[in-house]
Order: sequence, then C-alpha cells, then structure tokens
Amino acid sequence: MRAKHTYRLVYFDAEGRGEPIRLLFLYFGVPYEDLRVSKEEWAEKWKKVAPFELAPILEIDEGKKMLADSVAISRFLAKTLGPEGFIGRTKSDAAKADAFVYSSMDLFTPFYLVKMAEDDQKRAGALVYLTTSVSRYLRCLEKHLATTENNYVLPNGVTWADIYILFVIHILEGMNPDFIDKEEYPHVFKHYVKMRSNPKLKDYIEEKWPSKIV
Ligand SMILES: N[C@@H](CCC(=O)N[C@@H](CS)C(=O)NCC(=O)O)C(=O)O
Repeated sequence: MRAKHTYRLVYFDAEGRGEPIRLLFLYFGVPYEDLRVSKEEWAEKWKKVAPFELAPILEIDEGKKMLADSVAISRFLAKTLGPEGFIGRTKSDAAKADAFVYSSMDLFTPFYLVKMAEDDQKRAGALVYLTTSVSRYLRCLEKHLATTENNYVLPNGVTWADIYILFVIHILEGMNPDFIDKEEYPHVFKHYVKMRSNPKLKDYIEEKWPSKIV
C-alpha cells in the first residue's frame, strides 16, 4: 500500500512502547521516519510539544497532526493503514482484540518497576508482582489461543492484538526464557513461532530479536 501521508515516530533508542508501532509500520509496508532521540533531546525539544509530555508521539505530514499514546497511535495506524478487520471485524471482536492489547501493555508496569527498583527489597517486591502478572497473562492467553482454530486472537487472522502479543512474549523471553514454558503454554509458544516467521516481519525479527527458545 502506498502511503498518502508522511509519518515520523518520535521515541527513544529503545524498544519499549515504540516497538509495537514500528512493527505495525513494517507489517503494513509503509515507510516512516524512526526518530530515536536522546534523553536530552527529548527534554529540550520534544517533551514540550508532546500532548501528554510523554513518548512515543507520531507526527503526521511534517507536524500537521501529532498523536500521543502508544496504543492510541497503534489503533490509529491499524485502522488507517491496516487490512480490513485488522482491529477486529465486529465490535465484539474488536473489544476482544483490545483486551489482549491492553493486557499486554499492563505488563509494562511490573516490567518498569523491576527495572527501576532502587534497592533489593523493592526489587524483590516488584519481582513478585511481575511473576504473578506474567503467569496470569500467559495462563489466560494460553486458554484463549487453545480455543482458536488458527492460533491467532481472532478468527479472521492476524490483528494488532497478535502484534502486541508477539512483542510482549519477546520481552518476556529477554527477561527470562523460562517464562515461556513450551509444555505449559504450547499455544502461546506456537503463536510466538508463527508470528516471528510471518513473511512481513521475519527479516526484521531475525536480525533484531535473536531467540534462544525458537
Ligand atoms: N500511556 C503512555 C505512556 C508513555 C510513557 O510512559 N512514556 C515514557 C517512556 S516509555 C516517557 O515518555 N518517559 C519520558 C518522560 O517522562 O519525560 C503510552 O503508552 O504511550
């Protein structure tokens, strides 16, 4: 699909909340500028103009529009650039996909708490929160994916929810490869393998996200 607009994603030189947006552009085959700013550049230039003073932001058509919030940006891209049904074909399917996107993003809170913990006691508390949240997420994801014939979230094929799940499983693998137990979560593992080898994503993933478990 040829893009009618120009896009500039402003985020840090990190995966974080920017990476699902990068994956969506890649999946849609739409070019964009992947501007990775330093903490200093962010504070001096971008934070002041960001609608919520937080990254990522998406500039459209050289600043004519500026969107905030990673999930709002992703939904916008999924709706405007994605194939028919990419956020779900029906309203209830879209709500189901939303729930998987939000549940995936919910894990960012414990991820950051572990990363930012100032001392061993805080880190231990954050790790308990993380482990509990991850087990619940994987258990519920496994339960759902075991019921779908195509092993994606929705019957019509890949949606933005599958992109978010792919990204979160990759983050979990990086934190602790034992999180993704193939025996306990066979459908989650199958989903991960299938998404990693999706022809639209494969080359990028092989280069940027080497895996120890696939
Ligand atoms: N709900 C927001 C949260 C954004 C957020 O927390 N961004 C952090 C980086 S991941 C940030 O901008 N930190 C820099 C700052 O606070 O100035 C989203 O998903 O985009």
